[in-house]
This record gives sequence, structure tokens and C-alpha cells, in this order.
Amino acid sequence: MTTAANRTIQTASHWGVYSVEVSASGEIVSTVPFASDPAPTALIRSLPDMVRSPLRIDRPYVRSGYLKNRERSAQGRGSEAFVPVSWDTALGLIVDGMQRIKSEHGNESIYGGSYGWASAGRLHHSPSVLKRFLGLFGGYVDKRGNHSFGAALGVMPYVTGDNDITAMVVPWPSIVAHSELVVMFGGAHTKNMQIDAGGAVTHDNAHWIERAAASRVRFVNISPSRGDMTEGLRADWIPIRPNTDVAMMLGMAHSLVAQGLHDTGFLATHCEGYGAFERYLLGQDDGVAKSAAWASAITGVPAQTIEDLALRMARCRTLVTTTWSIQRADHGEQPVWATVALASMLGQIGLPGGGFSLGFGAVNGITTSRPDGIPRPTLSLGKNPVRSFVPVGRVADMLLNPGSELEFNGTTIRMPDIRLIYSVGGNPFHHNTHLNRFVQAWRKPEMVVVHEPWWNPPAKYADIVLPATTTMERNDILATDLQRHYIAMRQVIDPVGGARNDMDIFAELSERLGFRQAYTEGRDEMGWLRHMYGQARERAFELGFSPPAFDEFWAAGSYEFPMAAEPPLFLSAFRDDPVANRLATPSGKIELFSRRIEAFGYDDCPPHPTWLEPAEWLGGESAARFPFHLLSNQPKGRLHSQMDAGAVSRATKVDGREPLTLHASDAQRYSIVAGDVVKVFNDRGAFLASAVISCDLMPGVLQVATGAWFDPEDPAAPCSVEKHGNPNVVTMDKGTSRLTQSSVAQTVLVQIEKCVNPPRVSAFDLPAIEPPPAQAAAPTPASATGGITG
Ligand SMILES: Nc1nc2c(c(=O)[nH]1)N[C@H]1C(S)=C(S)[C@@H](COP(=O)(O)OP(=O)(O)OC[C@H]3O[C@@H](n4cnc5c(=O)[nH]c(N)nc54)[C@H](O)[C@@H]3O)O[C@H]1N2
Ligand SMILES: Nc1nc2c(c(=O)[nH]1)N[C@H]1C(S)=C(S)[C@@H](COP(=O)(O)OP(=O)(O)OC[C@H]3O[C@@H](n4cnc5c(=O)[nH]c(N)nc54)[C@H](O)[C@@H]3O)O[C@H]1N2
Ligand SMILES: [Mo]
Repeated sequence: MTTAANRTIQTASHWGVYSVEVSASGEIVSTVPFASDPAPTALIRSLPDMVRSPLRIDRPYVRSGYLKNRERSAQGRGSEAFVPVSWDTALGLIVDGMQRIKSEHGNESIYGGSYGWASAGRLHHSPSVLKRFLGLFGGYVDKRGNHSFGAALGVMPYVTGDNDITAMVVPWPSIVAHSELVVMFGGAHTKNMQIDAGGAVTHDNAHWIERAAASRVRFVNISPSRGDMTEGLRADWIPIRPNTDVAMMLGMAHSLVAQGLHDTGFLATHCEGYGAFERYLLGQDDGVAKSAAWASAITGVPAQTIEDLALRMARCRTLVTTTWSIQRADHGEQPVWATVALASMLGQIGLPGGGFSLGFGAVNGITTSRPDGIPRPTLSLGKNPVRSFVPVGRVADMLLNPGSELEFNGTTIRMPDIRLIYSVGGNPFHHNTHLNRFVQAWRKPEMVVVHEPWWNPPAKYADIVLPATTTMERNDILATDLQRHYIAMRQVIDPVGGARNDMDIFAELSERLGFRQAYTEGRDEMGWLRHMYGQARERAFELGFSPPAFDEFWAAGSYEFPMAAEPPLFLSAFRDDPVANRLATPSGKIELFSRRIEAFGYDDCPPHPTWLEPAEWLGGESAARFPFHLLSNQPKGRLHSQMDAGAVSRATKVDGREPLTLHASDAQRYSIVAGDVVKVFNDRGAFLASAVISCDLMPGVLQVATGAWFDPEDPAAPCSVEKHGNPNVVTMDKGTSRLTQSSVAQTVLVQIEKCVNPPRVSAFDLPAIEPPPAQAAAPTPASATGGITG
């Protein structure tokens, strides 16, 4: 109930800005969306719902085996009880472990890459505050690349000389005004448009979808799932066998050549190496023409459909888009490069409403325009004296095989010998693949420290877990590349239980390690915000913007950077004058053949876009044993695994398990009806999920969202059934290719069977808590677990 005594305080998240109404006694009354957001999402309720959940970690805990046997207890990680300890004890254990490991094995034995989305906010971004801390401690092994679009990030510098992937998008205004045809590989699912890394301030896609629907633009959705395009756009659906998009693109490219419809002028002036690519298309060296008929046999799309679409594309203003999931697959560099090749042959790159886009709609703000280069308030990470790094998808290989070699982007990496993992703001049991193997890898190092707000998998798999605050418990500033606002994120409630800010925890550890002053530079939270804002404001002035002074901004709650005019389209200057505006590739042009990649000699990443069979796919040998291709897309009701236990995410589950969509004909063959628990398995593992039956998915394809909290039936066993629906127990941990070594989460075949006596889901149970040892200066067991009631 709203009363005069209630206060409404603004905070923000990756999924939107909102205010929380709190009563005089601090109770959360309601969540109010940001007034300037035309389409706020239901996700804004998730943190207010979860912030005081019984799953909050109320104080520091140590795994019982670690308390007794320190580094000789790593095998118990993830399966033992936790013991509550005081902050003093926990921080002391961390400092002892860090100093011992550093003196015995050096800083190269510390993994601080800590992949993860953490929370919105430029100061309390947990992986950043961790890296600043570990840098001052002498350094850490970092990660390289990302799970989102790692293959694109690695290959595009060779193709267009650029790695600013989120800028490779033709935005809505250009589409609505100029496109006639938009051909979307993987569609553009509106559920993904709820989020921006760092914070979606305004959600404008619904408005643009309406405008596009009312315009003359036609959309084509090439995907195993009809649902990848909103019904409002009335897209034509072309179902395609998963992981075969490159073959379809080549079939279209071949059709263009066969009809003489490719833009030879553009290819000559703006592209390098088309000749070699054309030889490949025509099969002049391997005897295999990459014709529409050839592509049809691989993709399952009729040859006529491929040919007709190619001809349609050549005759009008056409945009080709490829979503990121398609490159999160074996040889994921190829669909990205083939997209550029196809668009180059159409010759419309750099024209309004034409060319190509990568990841259109994969996140919210990527589809709209904003002024160039808005500076962001930034906390300096400082220096990292350690040079070793690991490609983000290869962490298990690093942990399991220290000293082994990995080919990567023309170099050879020697894997460091990791003894300590410090992990904050990510869920390794969500973002890593082949989790049964990953758990073994996670049990190799001598010490694992995690900060988490909740008792979720990363917390349960730690040796020492420290309770972290959430955004609602601290002050911060939202600012991100894909949005035009600075937003004041104000503290809404006091820290819950014994939680502390990640940054304050590292300040305290720095004190014990003798570098507090260097870490904090004498600033407190508001001091940092003022400082970071001031620095960004100066850069903004240089660019001709005039954000107000900090106090004025903080009082107003937001500042919006003005849009003077629609900014130029990416690659339009290059199109206008390819000599004056040459690209940062060796030829200065778009490279459809790369001599630099050729020099690496990688058979898994040839020097021009190429169809390569994925390690597992429906046309391959293993499909005889494992006849379903499993797609694990982003969830609608949460961000990855964040707040899976909250009401918003739970509402998307079926009987407490993640829904698994399958085609009606497959369901019938396996005698599965809606709501049945299905076991999904292959040689790497098995998980359980609840059946949802649909005709909007191709037969032979299964779909389950990522992010269900990892819940193995027997955490102590090397491989047991995951009960909750986490697809990463069956996914594969190989790299896309030696070029980028990115994640292949979308390349996996499985078998299914009905599960008649499913075990109870325990993902949202608290871990076992043991009383502290008698001699420790910690509180008694009863009060130690006080505050946890679930
Ligand atoms: N099968 C499959 N797997 C995938 C994908 C896929 O398509 N298929 N997609 C991949 C992709 S694209 C990505 S980006 C990754 C995402 O993987 P992650 O980014 O690791 O996933 P999140 O669930 O966002 O993890 C964030 C964690 O940080 C915690 N956290 C939030 N705020 C704070 C804070 O302030 N302090 C601390 N200490 N902790 C905090 C949250 O509770 C949560 O546990 O997953 C990848 N995994
Ligand atoms: N609600 C919500 N939104 C999110 C996120 C979230 O967790 N929740 N995560 C965000 C993050 S970190 C990222 S990186 C982006 C990811 O953005 P994407 O990678 O684009 O998203 P996905 O949902 O993984 O995949 C989109 C669709 O691609 C289709 N697809 C999969 N494989 C293939 C294929 O081989 N061929 C074709 N043609 N289609 C295929 C699937 O049907 C799937 O629904 O999403 C962001 N948006
Ligand atoms: Mo991502």
C-alpha cells in the first residue's frame, strides 16, 4: 500500500531501470518502471522478489573439508557441508591461501578471469573490482574472448578489420525507411531484447516492430524455430537443420553467380579475394559446386526455396542478419564470414537498409541508434603483470592439463598451472559446457573463493564463500555503450544479513595484504562515483556534450545524451570511398580470402568462408545413436542463471523443471505427452526437463533455455543425472576452431526417453550447514544459521 511514509528509490539492472517503493520499516512494497521506458519488462520484479530470499547467504562460510584439510580436500568441493565463520576468520583464510600459493607457485597460478555478467553498475561491477585487486596482488591469469559472440569477435578483424561486434548492425530506422527484404538467420527473438549488458534503459523494439509491420518491409526467418520471429512481423518461416546455415548461404551465393546476379563492381572495388571464393563456390578445385541442390541436401531446405530467395534478394534492397547463437557452434567463424560474403555479392553493404548485421536483436539496444562514443564512467582495472590468458571456453582444459599447448589465433598458448580460482559475478556451472568434466576440473585447484548474494551453484561449489550485496544495497551509476543515458542507481535498502559490497571486501583484503591505499586511492563509494563521473564528463565535453555536474546529475537521477541526427551507418564511409576510408585489413578491403588466416594453415578455419561439418549434427554419423539436435537458447524469464529461484523465473518452469520443447511427431514416437519428465542424454551426461509439445519447432530438434541452477542427483559422483534442466551437462567442450577457440554450446546431439520416477529437484535447497568447530570464535550453530529458513 502506498502511504506518505513510503519512499520510492531508483535503481537499475541489465534488464531495465526501476524504482522500488519501500515502507518506513524497510519493507518492499512495489516496483515502479522507469517513466521514460516505453516497454519495461516483467524481469524488473525479480530482484525485489529475491533480495531478501531465504537463499541469501547471511555470513561467510567455509566448506567443512577445507576448514579441516585445506588444499588437500579439493575433491569434496561441491558435495560437502558448509561451516559458518566470522569475517575475520574467512578473510584470514583467504589471505593465508593467497600468500602461500603466490609464494609457492607465483601469480601465474591464480585464475582471476572470472567470466560473468554480474550486475549493472559501473563501480560495483564485481569482475572489475576483483581484477583491480588481483592486479595489485601481482597479477592473475585472465580470460580472452566471450561466450556471446567469441567466434565473430575473433574472425571479423580478418574480414573487415574491426572487432566492435555490437556496432555491426543496421538499425531499425534504416530498415523501416529503406529495406525491402530482411533475411534473418536465427531470427530475432523479442525475449532477447529485454537485456543490455550494463543496463537496458529504454526498450524501443516493440515500437519499431510495429512500424516495421506497418511498412513494406518483408521478413524471412531462417531458423529451426518459428518462434524466433515475433508474429507481428508476419515473417516467412524457412525451417533449417541446426548448424547448417553456412551451406544455405553458400547455396544462395552459388545461385547468384549462376544467374550472373552478383555485384561484380562492388566485389572488385571493395572486396579482396572474391576470385578464390568463387572458385570454391563453383567447385573448380574440389569438384563440388555449392549449388542450391547441394545446400538442400545439407540443410533440409528445398533447392527451389534457396534459389528463389537468392534471386529475390538480388532484386531489392536486402539486409542479411545472422544472430549470435549461430556462431556459438562448431566452426562458428564460418557463418559470420559467409554472411559478409553473401552481403558483399549483393553489393549493398553500407547502403541504407542493406548489407549485413550480426546479432540484430540479440540484445535490446543493438537495434537502435545512438551518438558515437558516449564515454562511460570507468573504474581503472590497473595493470595485470601476468601475461598468460585462456580463451574463455577452454577453462576446463587449462585446469585439467597444465602445461598443455593450445593453438589459438596464429599462436600457441601454454596452459598455466592454476592453484587458486577467485570467482565473482559469474556462474561457471552455467557458462561452461560439458559440466561433468568441468566439475572434475573445478576440483583440481587448491583453493576456490567465491562471492555470491545467493546459495546458487557457484556458491555451493566454493571453498570459501563470502556474502555479496546486490544492486539494491549500494549506490552506483548505470552507463553502457548501447544506451544514451547515465542513470543514478541509489541504495534502496540496507545490506541484507551480513552481506558486504565486493569492493569493500577487496578493500579489506588489500588492507591485510598491505596495499589498501593503492586499491581505494582513499575514496569511498560516493567518492569513487563522483570521481568516475567527473572523468567521463570531461571526455563528454570534448565530444561536444554537456552533462551536468555530479551533484546535479545525482539529484536528477538521470542524464540523457541528445541525438543530433541519425549517425552514419557502419561501413557507409568505406562504401562511399574505399580508398580514403580503407579498412584495417591488409588489403584495406573486405577480405573474402584472408592471406593471414591462410598462413596459419588451420584446416578447421580455411582462408575463405567454407562449409565444414560440425562435430555433431543431424547429417553426421552420430545422429544414428543420438537423433536429436539440442538447442539451448537464452531464457525468457531471467538473465542466464540470475535469480532462477525467484518468482519471475519459476513461473516459466513446468512442475519446477525447465521446459523442453519438442515437435509433436517426436513426442508421439516416444510416447511423451505435455508435462512428462524427459531424460535428455548423450555420452557426456543427462538432464531432466519437462516436455512442452509444439509444431513451431522442426522435428528432430529440441529446445531448452539455459540457466537452470545446476542440480546433479549425487554431487559427489563423477557423473550423475542433472535433475533441473541444465543443458550444459550434455554440451561439448571443444573450441569452434584454432582461430578463436570459442564456445560451441549449440552443437550437440542427444537422445531422449521418458522418465517415470523423476527425483525431486533440489536446486533451490540450502546446502548442509555444520556447526562451527568449538574453538572457533564464531557464533553458536543456532544463531549461525539464523536468517536462513528455507
Ligand atoms: N548451453 C548454453 N550455455 C550458454 C549459452 C548458450 O547459449 N547455451 N550462452 C552463453 C552466454 S552467451 C553467456 S554470456 C554466458 C553467461 O554466463 P554468466 O554471465 O556466468 O551467467 P550469469 O547467470 O549472468 O552469472 C552471473 C552470476 O553473478 C552473480 N552476481 C550478480 N551480481 C553480483 C554482484 O554484484 N556480486 C557478486 N559477487 N555476484 C553477483 C549472480 O548471482 C550469478 O550467479 O552463458 C553461456 N552459456
Ligand atoms: N531474456 C534474456 N535475453 C537475453 C539473455 C538472457 O539470458 N535472457 N542473454 C543475453 C546474452 S548474454 C546474449 S549473448 C544474447 C544471445 O543472443 P542469441 O545468441 O541470438 O540468442 P539465443 O537465444 O541463444 O539464440 C537465438 C535463436 O537462434 C536459433 N538458433 C540456434 N542455433 C541455430 C542454428 O544453428 N541455425 C539457426 N538458423 N538458428 C539457430 C534458436 O532457435 C534460438 O532461439 O541474448 C541476450 N539476451
Ligand atoms: Mo552472452
